[in-house]
Amino acid sequence: MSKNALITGISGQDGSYLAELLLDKGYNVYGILRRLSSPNTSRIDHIINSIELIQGDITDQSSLNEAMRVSDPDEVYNLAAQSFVGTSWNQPVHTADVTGIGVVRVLEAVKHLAPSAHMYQASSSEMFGKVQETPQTENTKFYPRSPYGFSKVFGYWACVNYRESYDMHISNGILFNHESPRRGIEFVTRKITDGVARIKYGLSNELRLGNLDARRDWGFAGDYVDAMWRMVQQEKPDDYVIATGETHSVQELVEFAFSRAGLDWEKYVVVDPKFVRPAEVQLLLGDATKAKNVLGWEPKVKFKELVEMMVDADLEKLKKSK
Ligand code: NDP
Ligand code: GDR
Repeated sequence: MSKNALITGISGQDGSYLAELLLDKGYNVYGILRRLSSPNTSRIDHIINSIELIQGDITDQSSLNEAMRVSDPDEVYNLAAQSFVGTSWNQPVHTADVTGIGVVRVLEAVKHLAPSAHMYQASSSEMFGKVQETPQTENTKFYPRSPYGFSKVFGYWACVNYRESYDMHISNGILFNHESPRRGIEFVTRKITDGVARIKYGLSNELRLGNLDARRDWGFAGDYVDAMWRMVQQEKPDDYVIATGETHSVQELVEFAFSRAGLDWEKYVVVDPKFVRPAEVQLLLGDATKAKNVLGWEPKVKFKELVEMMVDADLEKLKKSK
């Protein structure tokens, strides 16, 4: 018999890739979609007839409870979040409510209405924040540097606590940055690849960025949703770092993306203090050895291939729209 999976955040980057993966595996896929004044289904329009969308919001307990009743899930993937670190300083209370307390609301709904379901929590390398050690592992101390980061730490510990208090099957994936052509436009990778395409087609003549020295461990979202699924299939719940084990600076990303389109980045990139954050996470580099050994997971797409994929997709998109 097919399993039922419920995804919060199904309209986001990861939600869309995860829904595709679960459909391929024969799951009945349910997703929680919030009401907005403009359509927010562009990433899932191509599979919309194969999934069941339930209107709800992670700040609304009754809608989460109803989603559990309707979907009767074997697996719950909690991906919903205010996920943009920059915005978390402008909307700290909202971020804490959605990204932090939202996790507790999902845990409560699972505990009461789907207690035997296996649950995945989208935890983040932003929890490591200020560098304590590199590479970062499951045992590295957290030191969050933003309202987003401290909200994710809260969510992480809420999951550990419910796992230990109620013997629930809950796993935290501590995922490092992962990107794709479906990445939101404000995140630095997509901002750069979209900017490159605009400059290439004469729609823009500059790209304004913040800290070019920050370093990240960037992987491909399609690979990372497979790791989520693998965690949920384990006999025992646990927490895993998911990363490529490579780190690159924003500047390296800029250089590589511009050169992919045959452009000289120095003619176009302007550093704008507006995009520099009040507190920065300067260096992220993950060690996913545990995921490799226990889950049999390894990233397939590495940095250069990822940037090429994203630049090419943005060039193609603009070419079509022209
Ligand atoms: P996105 O920002 O692309 O997607 C976030 C999703 O959450 C969207 O579907 C959004 O809906 C939904 N959402 C936001 N607020 C609410 C709300 N109040 N109620 C219900 N749904 C809501 O993020 P990603 O797909 O990149 O990330 C998925 C998860 O993984 C997030 O929790 C993120 O914090 C975490 N994460 C991401 C990493 C990455 O590098 N991508 C790394 C580590 C963790 P809408 O479309 O309506 O806005
Ligand atoms: P991050 O991703 O904060 O790591 O969070 P983002 O792409 O926003 O920033 C990465 C780094 O680039 C620097 N940077 C800029 N960032 C943006 N957005 N815009 C700019 O103009 C710019 N210039 C330099 C940033 O300062 C930062 O150091 C992402 C999100 O997906 C989180 O939800 C997730 O948990 C973490 O990755 C892991």
